[in-house]
Amino acid sequence: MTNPSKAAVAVPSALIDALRGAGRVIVCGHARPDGDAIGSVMAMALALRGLGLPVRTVTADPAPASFAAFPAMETLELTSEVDATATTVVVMESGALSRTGIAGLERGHVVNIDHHLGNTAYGAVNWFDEGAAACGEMVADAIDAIGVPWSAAIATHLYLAVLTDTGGFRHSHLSPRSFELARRCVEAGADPVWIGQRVYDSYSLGRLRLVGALLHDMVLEGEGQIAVLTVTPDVHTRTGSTPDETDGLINLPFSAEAIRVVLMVRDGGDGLTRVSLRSKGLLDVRAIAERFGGGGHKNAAGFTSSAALPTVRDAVLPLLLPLIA
Ligand SMILES: [Mn+2]
Repeated sequence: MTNPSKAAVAVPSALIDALRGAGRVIVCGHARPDGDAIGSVMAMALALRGLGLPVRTVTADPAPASFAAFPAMETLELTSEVDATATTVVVMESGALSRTGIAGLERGHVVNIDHHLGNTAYGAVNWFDEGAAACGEMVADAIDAIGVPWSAAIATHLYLAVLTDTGGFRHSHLSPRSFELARRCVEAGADPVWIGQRVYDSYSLGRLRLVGALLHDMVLEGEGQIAVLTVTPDVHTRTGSTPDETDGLINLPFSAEAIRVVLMVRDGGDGLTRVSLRSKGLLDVRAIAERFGGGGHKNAAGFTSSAALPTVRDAVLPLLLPLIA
């Protein structure tokens, strides 16, 4: 389902002023950054450097290895704490400041940019656009608003953001904006073939084996319309994969037409159970994630629990059954 009539939420003038008038800048995204977080952070940072500003890019966890060859990735710093005093802090798609996994950001002048519902508006400047298919769409508008032309490097990161957050231009929230952005990115020098190969065909053999193991162990519920994927430390050992290589695998069951909801439960081996929910079309999984203190979008949501994996799975499943009734 697309949003053909949903106009972009205009870039707030306070945000333009905050970026143009910035001295030192820190740009960051959420922990365990995905393509949208990395693309948004790096495109914004490159644009602000284009204004001559000193910009640090920081994340609490490394970017996926397949993004290593993207422009300026050597400037991305891994850290759990910063001194943001007298600094403009641009935070991408983090519902709460704690989602960054980085301490000390609150000491800066925080600019909060997000396309998820439920953001806690923790910034001095807050800008939300739930109609944006990716945070990268908002960043593109912000870069235009501060008057920085798109270099090939900026365009490459914006394209990465939109490509990955739309599941390869297939998920809901897509709108003409997404395609207009893609068109401009390619015109500005982004190479969609190179980017597509990095994103989708650069995985390890361990991840390929992980795909096989997860699908082999997949359980179907709700008359075969709900797929349940279970990830334990053991499956990583067996397949020679790493926990971050589960990113994106939740969408695999949707390649079967019958599957309308996917529940992925992960035991991180750290005492926490991470739950991800995906749905097709009008089925709303966000409300279910919220009941457990999480959030997200209608078709993509999640939460973290300190309860054991089987307990969490058994609590969530009965709530999913009415969705497909
Ligand atoms: Mn996003």
